[in-house]
Amino acid sequence: QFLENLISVPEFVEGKATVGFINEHPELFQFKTRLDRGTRILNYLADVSVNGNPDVTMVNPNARFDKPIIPSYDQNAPYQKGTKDLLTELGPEKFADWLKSEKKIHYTDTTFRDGHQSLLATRMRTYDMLKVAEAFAKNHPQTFSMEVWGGATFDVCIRFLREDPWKRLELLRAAIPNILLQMLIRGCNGVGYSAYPDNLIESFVEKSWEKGVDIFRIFDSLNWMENIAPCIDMVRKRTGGIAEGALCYTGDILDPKKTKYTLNYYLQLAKDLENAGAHILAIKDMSGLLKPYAAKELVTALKETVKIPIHLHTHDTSSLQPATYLKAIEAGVDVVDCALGSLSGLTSQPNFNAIVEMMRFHERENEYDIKSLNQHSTYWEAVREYYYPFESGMKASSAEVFQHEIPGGQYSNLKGQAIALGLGERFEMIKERYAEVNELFGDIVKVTPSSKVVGDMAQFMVSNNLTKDDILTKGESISFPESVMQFFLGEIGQPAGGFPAQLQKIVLKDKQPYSDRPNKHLPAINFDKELEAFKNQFGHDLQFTDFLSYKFYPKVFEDGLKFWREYGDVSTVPTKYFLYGMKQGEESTIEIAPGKTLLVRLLSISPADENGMRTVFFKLNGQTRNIDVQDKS
Ligand code: BTN
Ligand code: 3PY
Ligand code: ZN
Repeated sequence: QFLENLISVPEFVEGKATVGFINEHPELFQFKTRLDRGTRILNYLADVSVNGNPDVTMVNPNARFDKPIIPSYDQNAPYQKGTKDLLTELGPEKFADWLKSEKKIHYTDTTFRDGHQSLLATRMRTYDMLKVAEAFAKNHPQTFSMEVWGGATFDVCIRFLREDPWKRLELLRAAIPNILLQMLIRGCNGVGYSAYPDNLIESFVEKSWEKGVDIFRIFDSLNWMENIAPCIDMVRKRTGGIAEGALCYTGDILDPKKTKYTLNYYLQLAKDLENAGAHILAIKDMSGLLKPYAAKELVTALKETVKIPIHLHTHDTSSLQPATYLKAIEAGVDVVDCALGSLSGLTSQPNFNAIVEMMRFHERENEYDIKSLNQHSTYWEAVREYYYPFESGMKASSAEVFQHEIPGGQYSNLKGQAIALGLGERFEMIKERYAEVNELFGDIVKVTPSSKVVGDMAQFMVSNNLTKDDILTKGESISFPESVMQFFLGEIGQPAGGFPAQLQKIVLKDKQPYSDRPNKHLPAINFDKELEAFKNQFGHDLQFTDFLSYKFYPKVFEDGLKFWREYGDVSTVPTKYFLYGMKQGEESTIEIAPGKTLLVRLLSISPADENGMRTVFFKLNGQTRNIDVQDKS
């Protein structure tokens, strides 16, 4: 093993090892017993069968777990040419011109990203996506794009699903070679929640493109151009992809009493995004506040203001948003975001299947194979059962969103957090406080990460029985949540109209805030040096993409790596067993490598011995295997 470790260090192999070599490479002495993949997967199955998945805190007693039916498609047919081919042919500028010249309405399918982020706390596994990715790409090649990456998926992949987000991207790219793949990126905050060195984001953007992202939807949680423009630049310089600059929509442009986020505010922002080099303009209505008649006015005015095509995103929290799409389409919007039927509605996007039906026989119709689209929805309906523990409990749409303005992607998370903090029964009050905090903060744009700041503050007020008045009168003696401090320090950027000065002083006490880009104060990453140190610390089998994951989420990555070392790649374990473990007599096939399949049957689980150990008996490809597990109950 020592020799094996030794030859995994390039310095040694290249004959560059010097006297200090051994001391500089403590990992040479880490003799992990390298278990084969089959054994590691069995270790996982044994553990989850005895102790459960720590991320699953409740099990639906009525779960049916019907086998999801894969939509029919011709496996042998080649992929028809789609937007990806067109981008390759035209390049981003001409591609945008093409889009603008199209008469028919185009669709982005958000099922693989925002759909499940908004309904199922981002827990959808690659396994379930891959089962239908090829079918979708072959049956619906006219789809403008599929949003499959970014936002919260990056973090959740590693933290809870124990998957490598980069591998997800690669696999989806391979399964969907013809349709543009889209990601959501938080400007120079990348897929994280705070500021990072610019050269990290640059490198991240470049790698994302290499691995399969074509469209970068770039936003800032405060609509702060200084955080968006550099990221647009990075996409333009380092990739052949499309920079989609997003304006986040909040408030109501039709309300004459609201004077902060007016039509003119959005028109100016749109011009700024176009001038910064955006190929496409996105209207990102993260909370579903853009009402139909406001959409008509906004889209009409934007069409007269910018030359680039317009892509509309919303959340159907109130159930009003299909009407918004209709008005926007009539006003000339180019693309709308939809999620497949069974993962649509509520805090997710409007229903793809229904919007296609709405547009049937309209002059802007984009014809779809609705039978297949419905089969895809049926597939996801069955899959959704498996993810029941991550449902928000919201049963109907709610017009309350026009008061609290909570983004769709945050709603289910916030509810979960409230329950975890023992505030589940006071969720109504949290929503009220959320609106009050927004006012206190000067009416800010609320979307990750600014929405998290407002959410944290609202929960803080509820758990400490604080009112708005208390904050303003007794704030000096209050120590505020970490994220609220960071917000007022300017670490996530500058809000339109600046910070409310009095509250800023109350929160920061004697700390001095930034007024420029926080990224500017961070030293650039020395990639050669840091990558080397990273590999020395964590293993020379790791990749550059692992390093990037680590830079965004050091602790999450470390925990993930520990898990992977112990259990290997569990992304191919069927979701039912990944989440709930196996019961006696259950059998599963698990593809651990292309063409290499394990047939696993759980025979029995012994009672715990005096040390709390249980033995799980499996049959693995015909051979009996026992795994000892500590029962943690
Ligand atoms: C192992 O010891 O086999 C696991 C190696 C880790 C491989 C890296 S860790 C992050 C990423 N996730 C994967 O599934 N592979 C890489
Ligand atoms: C995210 O940043 O994760 C979002 O979905 C924002 O809407
Ligand atoms: Zn969204």
